[in-house]
Amino acid sequence: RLQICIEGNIASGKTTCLEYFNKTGNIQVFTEPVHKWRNVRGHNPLALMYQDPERWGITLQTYVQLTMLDRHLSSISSPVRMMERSIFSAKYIFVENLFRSGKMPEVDYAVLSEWFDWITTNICIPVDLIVYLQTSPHTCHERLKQRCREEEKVIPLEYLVSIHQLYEDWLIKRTSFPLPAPVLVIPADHDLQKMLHKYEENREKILAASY
Ligand code: DCP
Repeated sequence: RLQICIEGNIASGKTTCLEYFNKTGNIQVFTEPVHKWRNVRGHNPLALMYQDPERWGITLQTYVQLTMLDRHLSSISSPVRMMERSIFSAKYIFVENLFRSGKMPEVDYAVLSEWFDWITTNICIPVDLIVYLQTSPHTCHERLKQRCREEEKVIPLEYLVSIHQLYEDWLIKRTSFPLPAPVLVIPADHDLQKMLHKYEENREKILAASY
C-alpha cells in the first residue's frame, strides 16, 4: 500500500490537491482533521492557540499529534492513500515554530518532543512520498485573506514566512530534520486552473511511487 502525504504552508492549496486526486481513481483521501481541532468536546483549541499561543500551544499540538497518528494508522481498502500533512510536519514545522519564536515554554516543547520520540520509535508510520506544494508566503497570505476562516484572521505575513522557512529547511535544503520519505516538489503559486493542470501532469509520477 502506498502512503502519500501532501505538505505545504497554510493555504498552500493542499485541500484542492486532495480533492483532485479524490475524484480521479482508486485513491483514498484524508483531509486534515481541522474540524476536530476546532471542536473537541465543545472546545476550540485552534482558536485558543491563535489567541494565546504561550498558554494553549501545547494543548492544540498534543491534540494535533493524536489526530495525525490516528490518520496515519487508520486502515483502508484502496491501494493508495493520501493525507494532508503528517505527524512529522506537525512536530518539525508547527511545534518547532512555536518554540523557536519564543511562544512555547521549554517544558512544553520537551514534553511534546518526548511524546513524538516515543511514538516514532515504537510505532511504524510508513510514508512513501511527500508531495510539497511550494508557495511564496505572500501567495498564502493573499489566499488566507480571501478564505476568511475566523480563527486565522490574526495570522500575520511573518507567521507564514516562518512556516515557509521551516518547510524549506526540512524539505529543500534538508538541513533540519530527517526526511521520512522522498520529496516531490510542485510549485503552487498558480491559479486554480493551472494547479489542476499541474496535478494532472504529476499524476503518473506520484502514483508510480507505489510500484
Ligand atoms: N495548524 C497548526 N498546527 C498544526 C497544523 C495546523 O496550528 N500542527 C493550523 C494552521 C491553520 C489550520 O491549523 O490555521 C489549518 O491547517 P492547514 O494550513 O493545514 O489547512 P488549510 O486548510 O490551510 O490547508 P490548505 O489551504 O492548503 O488546503
